[in-house]
Amino acid sequence: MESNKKVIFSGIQPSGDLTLGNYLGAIKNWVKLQEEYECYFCVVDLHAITVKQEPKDLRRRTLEVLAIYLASGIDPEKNTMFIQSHVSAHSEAAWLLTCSTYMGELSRMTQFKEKSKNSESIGAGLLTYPVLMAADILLYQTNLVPVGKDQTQHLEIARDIAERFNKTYSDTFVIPEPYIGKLGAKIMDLQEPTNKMSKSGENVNGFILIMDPPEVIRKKVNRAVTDSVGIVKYNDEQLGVKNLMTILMAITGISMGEIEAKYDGLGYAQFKKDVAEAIVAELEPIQIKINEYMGQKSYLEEIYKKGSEKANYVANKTLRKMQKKIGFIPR
Ligand code: AQP
Repeated sequence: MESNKKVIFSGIQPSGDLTLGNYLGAIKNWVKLQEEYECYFCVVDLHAITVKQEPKDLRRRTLEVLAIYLASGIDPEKNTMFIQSHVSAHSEAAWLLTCSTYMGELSRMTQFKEKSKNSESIGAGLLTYPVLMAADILLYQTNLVPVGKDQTQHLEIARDIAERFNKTYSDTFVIPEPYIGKLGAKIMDLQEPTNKMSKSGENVNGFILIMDPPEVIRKKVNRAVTDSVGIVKYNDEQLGVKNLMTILMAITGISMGEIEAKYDGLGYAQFKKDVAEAIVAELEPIQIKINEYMGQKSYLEEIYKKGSEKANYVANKTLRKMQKKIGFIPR
């Protein structure tokens, strides 16, 4: 069961329908990692409830995220795919680590400050979210965590917590490093390209969902904010165009220089049309497979049960080690 490959842990929250940002920023890259690393790909449902979720939507989305992983090419034979709440060690370890975490470091997290800004009643889960994330990562003795820029602070705190625990109780955890992928594209909102494309975005025209039908994708790309410059050029003055170029590059692998050359003198209409068609061509076959998997609930069940068996084995081993070092009586 043990392998010499480096361990990677990553996950997505079923807190909304997944976007092209989740796909191009995370899942598409995971597919390339599975040959070289021992990967744990998790559906992080415990994280999703830091904001209110409708139970029946959460159930559907949790399975759908798993179906999306499979449909995108993540091989259940090569990777451990599981649902976070099926491995109770995550919740238990999170408490143990909470007791090695300072209030100050949690309240300084940018994401907490952002998400709690306009709310009267802020759930404590929003504050302690990074500790649960630290548990996710540390339980698998993870070497590398593929993170977007928005998540680097959370990985930093996971490293700090791990180092503190190791120092207090002796070596227990591998200290995880960020995995900075070559293509870790950050996809921005189509209507407000200064903001990240997000599944909880307020304007539906700002994001493309993995499950959006082709005609909706075409409409959203066509309406994407650009500018009056009229030239397809990669720069920070033309954020809308830059974002569409990033999408095109992440899907097709064509370089920015080649995109600029191709659309030289053509204006935005043809460019937008091609971007939309590239997205449709990428997502359509995946959508067909997602629908197939969603019609095979017993197959999905087989996958997540098998995944949680392996994940439970590894995570519990680390949890027992933590408990013993802290001074709990072994069961
Ligand atoms: N726009 C994006 N561009 C690139 N990568 C993205 N990711 C998300 N949005 C983009 C990557 O997807 C992974 C999992 O994300 P998550 O669902 O756990 O949480 P998130 O990053 O907070 O995603 P959202 O869509 O913005 O969710 P909500 O709206 O619920 O907060 C991560 O690897 C992330 O980098």
